[in-house]
Amino acid sequence: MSEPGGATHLASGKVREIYALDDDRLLLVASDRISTFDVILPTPIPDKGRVLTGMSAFWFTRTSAIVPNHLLDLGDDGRSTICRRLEMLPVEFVVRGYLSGSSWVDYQASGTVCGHALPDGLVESDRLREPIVTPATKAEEGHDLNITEAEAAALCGAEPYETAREAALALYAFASAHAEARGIVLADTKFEFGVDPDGVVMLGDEALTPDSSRFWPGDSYAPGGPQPSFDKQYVRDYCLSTGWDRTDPGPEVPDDVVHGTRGRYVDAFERLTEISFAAYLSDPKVVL
Ligand code: PZK
Repeated sequence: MSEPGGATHLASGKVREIYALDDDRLLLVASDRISTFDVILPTPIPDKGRVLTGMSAFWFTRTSAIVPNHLLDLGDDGRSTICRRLEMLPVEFVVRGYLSGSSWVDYQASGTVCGHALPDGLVESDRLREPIVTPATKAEEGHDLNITEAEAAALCGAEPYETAREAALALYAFASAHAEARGIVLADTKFEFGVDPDGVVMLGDEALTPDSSRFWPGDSYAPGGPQPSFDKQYVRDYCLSTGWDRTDPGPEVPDDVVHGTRGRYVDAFERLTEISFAAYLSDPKVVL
């Protein structure tokens, strides 16, 4: 991989790269790679990185009065974000408005999720009466480890933790209402926060994208079982139809599934932003 503009490569995520531009600024570059069942597939989804970059920038711009964020600018390629370098808090802030994934597993076992006692009789994918914050520690490999809010506060410091958790709940309330009005259920989402040199808690990473959230189609929402993924359901169904055992490497994905999946990402972008994806490709700054 080339180093964009001579920037120093800092780290690789599963589908993104991070570079240092100078002491104060980073470049985040989103690839078109897609993961399913925690495996990166060999076939990219064209423009996926641009969809996620544009969506994240859309949300950063519209939520900066809720909490300031690291976004400084977007690259002309549509897949890179120039951002403030922060001291990241060592905890992921997961906000859940619906009972799914690990929270459904934990609820079935104990009636609780990360220390939150929930009412009896809930079914999979039920909407919670109030969204909850379920913090997790960032694992280098494998799965993130759910922790209690008390443990998270001890890791972050009580004051930054409380600021970030209140911001996370307010961000979820804003974005889930916006999405639901446009036919997308934002079941849950993960935020990462950092602290700037003045001690100000800021939202970092990507925010409110399909890679950091569960997006469900609103028109088919039906509690009592798992919901289809708005973006990845075609890819998941295809991969399982091949008899794949969910271990690396995943199967190559045929063109029709690639193009159908690209269409779902573009559809999510256009529904949520009310901006045409073609306009974003012409000038990514349209989302700002
Ligand atoms: C930062 N990551 C996660 C890993 C990625 C992203 N604004 C920031 N300041 C300092 N550090 C980070 C950020 C942000 N965002 C984020 N690691 C460090 C990560 C690999 C690839 F794109």
